[in-house]
Amino acid sequence: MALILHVGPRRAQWWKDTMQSLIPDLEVRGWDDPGDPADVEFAVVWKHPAGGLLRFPNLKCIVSIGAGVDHVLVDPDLPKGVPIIRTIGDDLRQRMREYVSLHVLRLHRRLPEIEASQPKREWNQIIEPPAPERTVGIMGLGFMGRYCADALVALGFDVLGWSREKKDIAGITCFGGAEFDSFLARTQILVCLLPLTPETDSILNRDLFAKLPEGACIINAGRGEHLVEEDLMEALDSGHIRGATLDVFRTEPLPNDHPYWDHPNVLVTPHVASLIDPLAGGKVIAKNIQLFRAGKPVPDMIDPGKGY
Ligand code: NDP
Ligand code: OXD
Repeated sequence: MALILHVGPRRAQWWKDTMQSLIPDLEVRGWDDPGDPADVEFAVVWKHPAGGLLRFPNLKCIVSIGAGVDHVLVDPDLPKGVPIIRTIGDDLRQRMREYVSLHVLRLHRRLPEIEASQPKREWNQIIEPPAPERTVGIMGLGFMGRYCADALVALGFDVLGWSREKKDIAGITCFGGAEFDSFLARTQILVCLLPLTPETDSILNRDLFAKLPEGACIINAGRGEHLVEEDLMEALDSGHIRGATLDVFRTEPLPNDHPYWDHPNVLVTPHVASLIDPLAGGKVIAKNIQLFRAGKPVPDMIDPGKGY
């Protein structure tokens, strides 16, 4: 029995060795060296080539190396009926909580302007309202969003959350799918932690920006496809959007000539908000595969109908 692995070249060997040590009774094989395809029962993948999983006639389960499964579902030639498990865990949500807290605070306390003043030796004292007078709106109150929302509440922010099904969470003002406009109207710092689905594709667009208060900021740690890039540039250049922190992009790595790199009000981070660590992530994957093989319920299995 074998497990096929598709992961970017930089950490492929690390992943292979780690997975092999965590699941010694499955042979872990690299994507380009699959051996007899009939042996392969598990595929552990990040952005695999479309149609590539059809090579394995006995595939029992696909595991996404990551919380998002859009990179799996985008394949029009996925083997039919094979369940998909995502990878989440304490390590991943802790990293996301650090990232979101850091960048909300950075924008809240106007650190970009203070940093820009330093080379000019300007004593730029900016008085901002304290966190309880700043609203942070989180799009997506799932595994990541909920944890980040709680951290922002603990920092004192006035936290709002929007999800498909309206939630009831102490300390957070929650909005359901149809209440999107009311959520946006009150949000000064918007954090996108949505999954990418047909409903959320290009959701961060001109119409949405116009519904935010003047001077609002955007943090996108969901997916690059959530954001309409030209619309953000327009909203930044008009000043309606004060700043943007972007971790995910339509093309990754972000092309060298992309205008974001030089934009004074954009911070580019290289998809590191919650970068999966092969050891911590591998342990979660191994545990899920173990549950699956034992015929037990796997809580991290996704609902293909919902797409997340
Ligand atoms: P979950 O599946 O746990 O949660 C998704 C949330 O989004 C849910 O609250 C869901 O609502 C809400 N949602 C989905 N569709 C809609 C919609 N159409 N309208 C309103 N709300 C919607 O996902 P996670 O929290 O684990 O992860 C979210 C995303 O974060 C991932 O899919 C991935 O794209 C991104 N991510 C990015 C990382 C990075 O390093 N940049 C790392 C990890 C994840 P409901 O609760 O009602 O179902
Ligand atoms: C994920 C990611 O989905 O890293 O986990 O983007």
